Amino acid sequence: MKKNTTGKKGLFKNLRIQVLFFCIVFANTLTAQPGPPRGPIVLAADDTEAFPHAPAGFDKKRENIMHGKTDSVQYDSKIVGTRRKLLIYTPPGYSAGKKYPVLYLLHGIGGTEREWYKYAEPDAILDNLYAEKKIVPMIVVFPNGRAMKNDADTGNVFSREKMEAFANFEKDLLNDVIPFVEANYPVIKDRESRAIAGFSMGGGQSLNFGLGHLDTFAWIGGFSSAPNTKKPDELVPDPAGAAKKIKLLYLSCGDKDGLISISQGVHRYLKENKVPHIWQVIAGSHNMTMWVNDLYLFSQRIFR
Ligand code: FER
Repeated sequence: MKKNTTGKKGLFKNLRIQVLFFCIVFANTLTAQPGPPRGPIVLAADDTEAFPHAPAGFDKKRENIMHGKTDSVQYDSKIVGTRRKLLIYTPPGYSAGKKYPVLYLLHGIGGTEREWYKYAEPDAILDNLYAEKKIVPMIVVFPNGRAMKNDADTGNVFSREKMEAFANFEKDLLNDVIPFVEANYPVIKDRESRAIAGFSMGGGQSLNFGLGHLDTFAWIGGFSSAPNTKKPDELVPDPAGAAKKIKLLYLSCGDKDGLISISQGVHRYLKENKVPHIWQVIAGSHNMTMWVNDLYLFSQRIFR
């Protein structure tokens, strides 16, 4: 017999499902922030380019030069309780007999440790700079900044759990990633030999963790930083003390990026409080075209 779905009971059941669905959607709007904040982009007179754009071909593989190598490795994360992945770039001419500084380079909300390589060739940018003697030989570590058991870039990447995992990565980075890198690679273990940078969520992480741990990092870059960025006076509560410790603080954003007010807020606070930094606003929105240029500009200025 055909089940009666239009009867009172069926209708009530449908209503219950609808209410449940509404609650999930509503809870999600409270806990997650889907999409960049809308709000007008208001540019100020000093929201300009600090450096010219990288020359054509800066991010394309060249055949006639030496190349670095990128490996996928795993480390034990005590914080997460799993073995987690990292990509590690070692520079051209890499030798275990030398000692290198390390750049920790972070990804955005929709990616993993592979995101830089998915949309660009960061190794080509670094190899080309190295061939032109414009960069200090360095190891570059690409961690997965979503510190949770399932750290894949699938499902609702804006969920509260995943947002918290991006914040939780602070502990994983300091307690697990850095000690792993320093135990297994020939690296210099001081603050002036550690840099942290990233784009969007990774930009927010770099500012939060870098400025929050100036005894660990001296070179910090936030590219198109996302709303996970702490408020300026929380990021830099002691401007004079921070100014003494920071070797480079690089902030950038596209002039058509809906997230620019976050970076503008940090820049203005730093300017008012006399914390030296680079403020780089370039034509463009929120995408890898911006971040490869940032990597080109930032990597040349660190460890010097
Ligand atoms: C948001 C908009 C964008 C947000 C995060 C992002 C935390 C991150 C974007 C990215 O990493 O590309 O409202 O909230």
